[in-house]
Amino acid sequence: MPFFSHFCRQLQNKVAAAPKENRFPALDKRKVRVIMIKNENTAKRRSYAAFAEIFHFVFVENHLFSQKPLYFELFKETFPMIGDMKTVLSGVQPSGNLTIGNYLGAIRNFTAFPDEYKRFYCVVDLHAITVRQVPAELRRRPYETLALYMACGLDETKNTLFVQSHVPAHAELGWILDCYTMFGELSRMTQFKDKSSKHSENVNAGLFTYPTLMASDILLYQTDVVPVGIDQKQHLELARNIAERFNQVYGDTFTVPDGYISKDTMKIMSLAEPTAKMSKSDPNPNAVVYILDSKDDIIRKFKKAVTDSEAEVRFSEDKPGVSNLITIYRAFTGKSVEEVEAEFRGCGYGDFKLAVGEACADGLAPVRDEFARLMADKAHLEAVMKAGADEAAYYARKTMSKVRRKIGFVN
Ligand code: ATP
Ligand code: LTN
Repeated sequence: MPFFSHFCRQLQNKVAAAPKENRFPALDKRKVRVIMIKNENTAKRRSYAAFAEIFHFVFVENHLFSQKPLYFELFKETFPMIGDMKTVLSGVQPSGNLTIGNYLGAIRNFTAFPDEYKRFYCVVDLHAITVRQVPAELRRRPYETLALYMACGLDETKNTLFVQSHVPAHAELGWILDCYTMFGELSRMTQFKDKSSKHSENVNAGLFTYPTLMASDILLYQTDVVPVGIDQKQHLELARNIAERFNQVYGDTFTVPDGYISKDTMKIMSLAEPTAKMSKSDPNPNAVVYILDSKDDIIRKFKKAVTDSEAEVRFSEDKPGVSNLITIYRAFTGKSVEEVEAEFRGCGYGDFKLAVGEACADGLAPVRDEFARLMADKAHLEAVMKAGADEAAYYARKTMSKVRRKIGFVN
């Protein structure tokens, strides 16, 4: 079988040449990678099967499963026509308790990507310190955020879940990208303008270069798709521009990422001020529904939500409070705007608000229960963090060595 033995030799050489720490990355035993093999002829399929046996892959129907990322990577390099798995990455700051805006605009969408995607979800603690944080809280929140990711349905054996500061390459690439980003570009970022007016006592350089660190998170993993809320669109466009600029100077280095923004829930509004985004760092707790709020609190907050004086449940730009409640109700019930309007025709806002509160509380109840279960096992969360960071670091190293070589750093 010359086709196979040729690849086999190539692979064995690569395994032998790989740095020792890459050979057997510390991985959760249950962690399994999948490669899908489509429409291949019988000879090639036989080769893959033989390959699978030697390299401890499991070959079932159209799929190759491996527990060793290195072998998985080698396979993709050796059979490039197969290794076209797309990569997804996103992150949430551990800057407060997570809100239904974070849930509906971002985290729930993270779970929408099937196994054919390579998925990285990080807790971006380096970003969080652009605003002053209390150390004890910053120490606790990554566990909570990770547990929430898992409670919302991200299976740690299929997604790479990690903490940004555990992979130093984020900061390293962040610095490099700073040198390929213009002062004028960063000055135009609306989040910078917003946050510097909210924290006028602490307009630090990190707040200004926040978007290049975010570009680094994304580009480090050669990300194809970034699920985020609409407020991150401008940052994402900047990441694309930085990638394109770098690629133009040095040749193809970074994948240029696309956003994934769900139309209906891209911007959940504050309950107190429905023309402003619901934000976890909002000091008014009645403006924000947290994922972990109790049912009573959720219902109470929706009862107090600002609406208008019309008493008509109708989705319209000039009714931001009611429209926001319709959006939230739809997100938890799966109903269309027309269905919601019909359901509450002739009702007062009181009934409507109660129904929204109940739908939201009931929708979040399983997440709350699962969160409590996960938080009770801190050792498991630590193991997930560690395995996630090891795996992320493996991919980050690959991009970093490419970047360093292209720029001309001495290795
Ligand atoms: P902060 O208040 O600390 O700035 P935040 O609540 O805006 O935080 P981030 O950690 O910055 O949350 O955002 C995490 C993800 O959640 C991002 O993808 C962001 O677009 C999304 N997101 C945040 N708030 C909302 C919202 N109100 N509606 C939809 N998506 C949101
Ligand atoms: N800036 C984002 C959080 C974030 C992020 C990322 C999102 C940091 N790095 C990479 C997607 C991809 C925010 O929501 N404020």
